[in-house]
Amino acid sequence: MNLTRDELKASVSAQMPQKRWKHTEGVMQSAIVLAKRYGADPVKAEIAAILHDVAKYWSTERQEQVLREQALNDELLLYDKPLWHAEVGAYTAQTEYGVDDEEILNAIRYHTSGRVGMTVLEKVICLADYIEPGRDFPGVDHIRSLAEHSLEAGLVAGFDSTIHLLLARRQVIFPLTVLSRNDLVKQLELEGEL
Ligand code: DGI
Ligand code: FE
Ligand code: FE
Repeated sequence: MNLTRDELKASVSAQMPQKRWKHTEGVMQSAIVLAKRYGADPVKAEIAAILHDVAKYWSTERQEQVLREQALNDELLLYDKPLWHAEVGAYTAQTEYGVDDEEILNAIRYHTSGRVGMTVLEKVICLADYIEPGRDFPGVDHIRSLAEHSLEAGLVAGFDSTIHLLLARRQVIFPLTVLSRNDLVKQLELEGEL
């Protein structure tokens, strides 16, 4: 990474509407708090947060081109487009912004679906994305209160709300979303939190 933090923010914010940049600033804020609370690196959390939605407003064609040309997880092309920006964002963080830290890249890559065996940093970014101060959806305050004492409990509630929404809209559920949710439920059972 050869940009200063301010240069990175300016470059990323230029690629999205102002509202989405506000969301990103909220994710930065929440991610730093969660990182400190749960023992992830707050500097890595901040960088992952800044970049997590970098490709969200790229055209579908541009996102598709990256997924095809780079032979990146092209299984994603079989699933809904709103899932694509996470993988494309990780690729962009690495190639355009010189991020070489796998932990940061995976936090971006898995911020939408999660995955089985999420690292603490991955959990922090995924949960921050649900609870940042600008988020306003039914149940968000419950997820915020769970996030006070358990990353996993907050995330299960977050994934449950996403899955509920997808079911209500009769949309396809990306299998990894379900696998991530189940893995987190198992972690909670092991912790005796259910
Ligand atoms: O990019 P954000 O809006 O900040 O949040 P996100 O990256 O968590 O989610 C982006 C979108 O992806 C959101 O509209 C819900 C959708 N999504 C998440 N998981 C799944 C999904 N869509 C489908 N079809 N299947 C999923 O499993
Ligand atoms: Fe996203
Ligand atoms: Fe986001």
